[in-house]
Amino acid sequence: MELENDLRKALEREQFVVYYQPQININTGLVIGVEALVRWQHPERGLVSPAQFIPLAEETGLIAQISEWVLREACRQARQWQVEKSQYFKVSVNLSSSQFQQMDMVDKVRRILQETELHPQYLDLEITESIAMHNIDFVISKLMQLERLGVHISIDDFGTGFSSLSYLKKFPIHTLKIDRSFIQDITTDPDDASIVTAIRWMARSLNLDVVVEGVETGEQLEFLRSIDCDKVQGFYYCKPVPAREFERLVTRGE
Ligand code: G
Ligand code: G
Ligand code: MN
Ligand code: NA
Repeated sequence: MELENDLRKALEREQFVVYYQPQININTGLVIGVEALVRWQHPERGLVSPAQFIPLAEETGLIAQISEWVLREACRQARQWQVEKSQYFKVSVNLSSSQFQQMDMVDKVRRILQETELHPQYLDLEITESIAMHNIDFVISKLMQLERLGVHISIDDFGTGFSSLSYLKKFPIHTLKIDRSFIQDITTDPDDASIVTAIRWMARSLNLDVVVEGVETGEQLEFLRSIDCDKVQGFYYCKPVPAREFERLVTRGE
């Protein structure tokens, strides 16, 4: 209850902050994208994870405003990096289920892109399989509108959704983000290694890009290299960090 009341005030009190985690091309070492991950800077509790407050925000209906703020802030920041630092990469924003169900979701995205002057090709929207599988015709029509807008679509936590794979050819999506649960034991569990290898080859033949999440060790990276997975995100390179810290990392990497 208390947390719920605090959450209501968090937006006006400017307590949300977006952290950024780079996606790296392991062949070039270059940053090819960045995922925006919201945190709540609670005055007493410190940094609260979205895993804790997103469900609460969904229940209380606050999710729409919070998500809109995150989307605007991520687009604004990505555009600022372009203008001030000549750094061009996609920014990935997670869409919550209720955000995706909003009738005016596509208009909101269009408006925020115009406001922030970010070209649509630099925005990647991440949806989970469970969002994708709910009300499929509605989802397809929304995704097609986003595609016409020029926005990039990724399936997040790929492989965990227990869903039909037929959507992969029906939906206008670009990237599969392989869930980190498959990576954790990839060097010791032959099943995980097989699953990731199979996803990689399936994606290739469907013309989909793959980003591997949750890469933490050099051994995992070597395995991924051996199966030709070259786009990764994970603690091995960098945990999610505030914008200023991200800027230092990118500059150092050049
Ligand atoms: O960053 P962290 O590992 O704490 O994120 C936990 C979960 O919260 C992840 O599943 C992530 O996708 C989700 N998450 C992070 N930021 C956002 C956001 O802005 N919107 C939504 N809907 N989910 C987010
Ligand atoms: O559900 P989603 O994929 O959006 O969640 C992204 C979250 O995963 C990030 O918020 C981040 O905190 C977490 N994450 C990113 N890289 C790693 C990693 O290498 N290991 C672990 N355990 N978590 C990670
Ligand atoms: Mn994500
Ligand atoms: Na994920």
